[in-house]
Amino acid sequence: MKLSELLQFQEIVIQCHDNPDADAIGSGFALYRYFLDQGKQVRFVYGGRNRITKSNLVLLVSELQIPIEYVETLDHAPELLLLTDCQYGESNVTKLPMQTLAVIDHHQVSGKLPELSEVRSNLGSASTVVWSMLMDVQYPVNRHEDIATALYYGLYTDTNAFVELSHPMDKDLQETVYHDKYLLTRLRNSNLSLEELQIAGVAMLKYEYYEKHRYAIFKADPCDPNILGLISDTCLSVDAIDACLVYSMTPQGVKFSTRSCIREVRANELAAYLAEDLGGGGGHLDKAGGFLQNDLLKAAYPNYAEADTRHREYVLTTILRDRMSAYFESTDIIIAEKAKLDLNEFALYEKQPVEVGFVKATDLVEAGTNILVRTLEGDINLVAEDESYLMIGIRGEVYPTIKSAMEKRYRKLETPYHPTLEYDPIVVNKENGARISLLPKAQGCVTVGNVEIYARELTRAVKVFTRWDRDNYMYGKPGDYLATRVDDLTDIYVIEKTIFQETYRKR
Ligand SMILES: [Mn+2]
Repeated sequence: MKLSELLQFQEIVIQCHDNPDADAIGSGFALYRYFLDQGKQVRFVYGGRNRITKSNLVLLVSELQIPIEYVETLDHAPELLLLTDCQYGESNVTKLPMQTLAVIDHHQVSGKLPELSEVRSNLGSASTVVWSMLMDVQYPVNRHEDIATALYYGLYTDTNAFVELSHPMDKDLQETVYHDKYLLTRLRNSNLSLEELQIAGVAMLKYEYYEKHRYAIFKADPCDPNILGLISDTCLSVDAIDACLVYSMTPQGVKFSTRSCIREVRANELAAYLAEDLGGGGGHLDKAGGFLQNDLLKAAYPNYAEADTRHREYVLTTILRDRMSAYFESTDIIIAEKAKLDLNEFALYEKQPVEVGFVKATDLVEAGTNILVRTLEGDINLVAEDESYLMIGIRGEVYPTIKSAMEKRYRKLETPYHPTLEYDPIVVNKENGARISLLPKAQGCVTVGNVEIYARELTRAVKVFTRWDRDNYMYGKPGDYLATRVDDLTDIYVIEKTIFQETYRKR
């Protein structure tokens, strides 16, 4: 959905979830101002039992003069009701009358979405969704410091101070939005109440510790999600704890943080594992977090749905305990140099010719420039040399190579290369900050020669430490493929399921 599609409506009510947080307020405020600038009649409202009282939110609303109103209902159905940071029918969204409904959100889809909707579940905040939609309609966010600050703070609070953020678009917002630094400092320093400090203390008094895998689980009473980060950072510094999970229940679901300080466990992967089918999780290798949605928990675990509020906490503890133990117990670790594969379990496959794209680095920046390449998979830092080429794969992944290697393995096509991607990779010139999109300059090429591999479908998760990188592993889920080259059996790696199915054929 494009924001311009909503300009057909004259009367627009923007609504965020009950008990609004900074992300709900920030994303709603930016939408409010956009529609106001387009000459619409706009209101920004929230409902529920409680009014905004948290000190940082009160400060945010008063300093940026955010016209958010508390309502019990509306006296008539507006032409458009636009929800942000939530979806219609959720338990924390007061039902308001409307003629047409639209939804903007970053949570997992929890019910049927209206035709007018933009839900990007991989993004760290609704503020990021709104920001990217404003960019799409060329709205000059950076000319309005109040809007920019509100969006920046929305992402900041929803990703535990940017620590639990992973999507490239979130990083783009973080780096490019001009925000009020002084206000940010004040907001940061009025975030926690004395009660919440106490919650952190109480949470640390009790823990579940698993000696075999050296991880611990802590539960905190309902509190600001930032408290979870504080608890988990502190607990990870304990000598006997290599990884930890800290969680707390909120009216909407369960917020959690994960931490790890060992190479065998990635905090972001653990977070994604815990949240699979229940919400979302991600972040960095060492620090990450996530959210489990009540509606999805109830759908997946009938005993959770049936339990009363007190018992529900107990059921939740069991669910998380089981998922943690499954993560640690059900994964095989393969160290490529030492592994002895039983080739009877493998079949022979041949790589199909695939079209990928390439860009000559010096078509983007001058030779010798330090650049950062941003893709959905992460950032890569490199120097653009005369002979450097950037290859762009079918998922938008970018890998650097040099001219001679490129020409040996690929045949250039005369066509441009422009796949539809969730995130279009960019190059940031680190010397002047310029951000350059790769795809407009990309040309297609196709692989030549045949590559043969042995591969087998995984029935258990694996972590493969390849010969090329001793510190980082490749993670394979059941359904993905474990592969090794026919001409080099120590070159063991993982190929993601859909990529495998698209690029390999059985011999
Ligand atoms: Mn949010």
